Order: sequence, then C-alpha cells, then structure tokens
Amino acid sequence: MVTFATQSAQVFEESLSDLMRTQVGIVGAGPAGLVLSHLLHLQGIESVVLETRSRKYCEERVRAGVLEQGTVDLLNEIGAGERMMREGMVHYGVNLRFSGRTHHIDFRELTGGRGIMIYAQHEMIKDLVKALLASGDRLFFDVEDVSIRDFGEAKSSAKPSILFRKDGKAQQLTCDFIAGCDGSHGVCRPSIPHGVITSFERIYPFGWLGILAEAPPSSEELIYAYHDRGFALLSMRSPQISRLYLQCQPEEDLDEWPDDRIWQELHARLASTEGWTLTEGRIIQKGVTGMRSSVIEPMQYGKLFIAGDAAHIVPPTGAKGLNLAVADVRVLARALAEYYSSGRQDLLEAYSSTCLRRVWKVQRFSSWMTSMLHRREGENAFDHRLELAELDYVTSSRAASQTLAENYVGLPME
Ligand code: RFL
Ligand code: PHB
Repeated sequence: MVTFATQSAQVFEESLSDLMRTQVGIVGAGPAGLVLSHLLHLQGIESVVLETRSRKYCEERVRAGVLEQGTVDLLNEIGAGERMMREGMVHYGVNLRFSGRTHHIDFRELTGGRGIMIYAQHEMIKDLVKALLASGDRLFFDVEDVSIRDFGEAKSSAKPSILFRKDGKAQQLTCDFIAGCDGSHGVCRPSIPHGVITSFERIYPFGWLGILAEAPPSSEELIYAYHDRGFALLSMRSPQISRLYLQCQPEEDLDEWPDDRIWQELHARLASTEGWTLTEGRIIQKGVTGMRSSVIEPMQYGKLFIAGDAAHIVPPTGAKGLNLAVADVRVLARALAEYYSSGRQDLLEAYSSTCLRRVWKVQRFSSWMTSMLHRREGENAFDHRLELAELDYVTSSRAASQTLAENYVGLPME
C-alpha cells in the first residue's frame, strides 16, 4: 500500500526518479530525522527521509512528553511550533515527593526564568511531518529492507548510498552524507565495521509501566515520587489526559496488571500526608519499557553520522532522550551548513566530540535521577537511607535544587 504522505500513487512514482540523488540521506523519521531535515531545508540543503514504519504508526507512537526550552525554541524556529504553543503546557517546576511530603523545585526562580513544555512526542511528530511535506521536502514512509553502503571513507570521492524497497521495488538513493537517525533498533549503527566504535552500556534492573488515562491531571506540575514500593511519576498530556508511570520489572507482564491494580499501586506510591488525592479515569493505553543507558563513541564513521537514540539511550527519569536527539541534529545541521557554504570540514570532523560532551552530561543527570528515585530489589537499609538523604539534600539545599533545575530545563547549547 502506498502511503506517501498525502499524495497519490502516481505522484509517488514520478518522485521516485528524483529520489535517486540528494545531499543528505536521512534514515528514520523520529524527532532526530525530522528535525534534521527541517534544519537542512532552512539552510537550502536538500535531504530525503526514509522511514520503515507507516505515517500513522509514527504519528501515534506514545513516548515522551517533556520538551526543554531549547527544543521548544528550535521547533518555533523551523516553523513547526504553532500548535505546540497553543496546546502545550508550560511548566516552571516539578515536584519531588517522598516520605509522604511534596517538595517543589522552582525552575523559574532557580534558572532565571526558564521552564519546560509538556507536549506529546507524537503530536510533535505530526507537526514536523505536516510542515515537512508542506515545504516540499521528501519523506517516505513504509520503506523496507534499508541498508547503507560506501560511507566509510570521509575523504573518498565515492558517494554513499541507501538501498531500500518501496512497494516491492528496489531503490537506491545516492547522497553526499548519511544521517543515521534510526533509533536504537536501526540499521545504521550496526553497519559500522566491528572494532571502529566502542559501546558503553548500563542496564537497570527495572522498567516503567506507563499508562494514559482519561483523567484530569491531579497536579498542576509533574510529581516524581520515591516510595518503599518503588518509583511513580505523575505527568500529563492535556487538561483531560494524565500520563502516569510505575517502576516495575524490566520484562513485566502487562496481563498481571489489570486497571484496578495499576490504580491501587499509583494511589499507594503517590500517597501524601497533605490532603492530596489522585483522580482516576479510564485507561486508554498501557505499555512497559525496560531501562538502560548506552553511548557509542565515536558517533560518526566516514560520511555516516549517527544521531539521537541510534547513538545513545538515556533512562526516561530525566526526560532527556528526545531533547538529546534534537541537540545532536542541531550540531550536525550546523556542521553540514558550514560544509556546503564554505567547504570547511572541521565542524563535521568535530561532530562526535561536540555531541558527546553534552551526551555524557545528560547521561550523568539521567542516571543520577534514576538511582535517587528508584528502589532496587534486595536493596539494603543503608542504600535506602542514602536515597532519602539525597532527596532531602536536593530539596533543602539551594545549590542542589539549582543543579537539578538547570539540568532539567536543559543545559545551554555549545
Ligand atoms: P526514534 O524516535 O526511535 O526514531 C527512529 C525512527 O527510525 C525508524 N527506523 C528506521 N527507518 C528506516 N530504516 C530503518 N532500518 C529503521 N529502523 C528504525 C523508526 O521506526 C523510528 O521512526 O529515535 P530519535 O529520533 O533518535 O528520537 C529519540 C526519542 O524518540 C526518544 O529518546 C524519547 O522518546 C525518549 N523519551 C523521552 N525523551 C524526552 O526528551 N522527554 C521525555 O519526557 C521522554 N519520555 C521517552 C519518554 C521514551 C520512552 N520510551 C517508550 C522509550 C518516555 C518513555 C516511556
Ligand atoms: C512523560 O510525560 O511521558 C514523562 C515525563 C517525565 C519523564 C518521563 C516521561 O521523566
């Protein structure tokens, strides 16, 4: 079935002939690939985005919800922020709840007025896809058998290419550079020869069970709750929809979690001694995500540049994955613009080292938030006391609260 955006099958057939050549071939239409294509378009650089999933799937996949100020500014710059500014919710703080009491971290006061935007990732994807198609750039969903070749030599005159099938027909897209924005299960990173990149990894012994519920959010701002029974998070998507998470086993069986058990657990873990109550509603989506941290070094090989989840994964506790993906492609777009306008290659050569400085700081923050807020199975009383002391310190020391706040709203771009 042809689902080339909103165009007809005939238009699609015609555009296949143009498809054979572009400046930047982008694999993956997640936040990294779509934002990169927009940024390149603004610089007059041509790109083609190839995505294995359908447009519908990409636009409905429930994931992130917290956008840093820098991500919000960028979406506005590329002309895809209008609906987000209307429908998104700006927050100037988050709450940490432990021992039944709630402590507010005031971003506005601690970061000189900065905040975050609550806006669902899939809504952002819809806006990016719509704007990209309106600007005439090329984006193909439902492609199959994607593979990449001839990308290994940065200085060689050989052109990299992306092979794929569309409607059963084999295609080849030749380009100057390939951007591997194909997430943690993509093909670009595994195409780099063995021994060229080093992979750093940490697997956590827990996961998150996430739900969307038709319930007005029970708090104006997010609540991160530390509890003896495990971590819980109250987030939201709109004034009518709550997004809630529970710490669980990494391979938790959802069949063991009927709706009433989920609510019971959320009530227990989010309980407060301050007269607060959790509003329930119909659960409209459920899912389990395992948690891990990973980074590859370097994030480039020849004419292939890896960005976003394809290069690094952070546990969701710091709400950073999408924002980090956007930060990578911002660096890449600037380096490519410099290359095409002046022939300078130094920014491209420095792509990986520039990105990795931010990546490791974000890994540090996400891993710190994760260990402070989660309970480990078999954890001893000493560790438990340390976690409580960490939370007590973070919420009572201005310096510590400020550290959390400046990382949460997003470190400045280099
Ligand atoms: P994506 O979004 O995974 O997109 C990659 C795209 O590539 C496609 N693909 C291919 N296309 C062509 N050929 C192939 N061979 C391909 N293989 C794969 C895929 O279909 C997909 O469309 O990666 P990207 O663009 O790097 O973006 C990363 C973010 O999506 C991710 O980091 C965030 O969702 C993480 N995350 C959060 N990030 C935040 O910044 N704030 C949050 O609040 C937040 N909460 C979350 C999250 C992730 C979660 N889960 C489910 C993992 C909450 C959760 C529960
Ligand atoms: C979300 O709303 O999905 C969300 C919020 C904060 C996080 C992770 C996910 O840390």
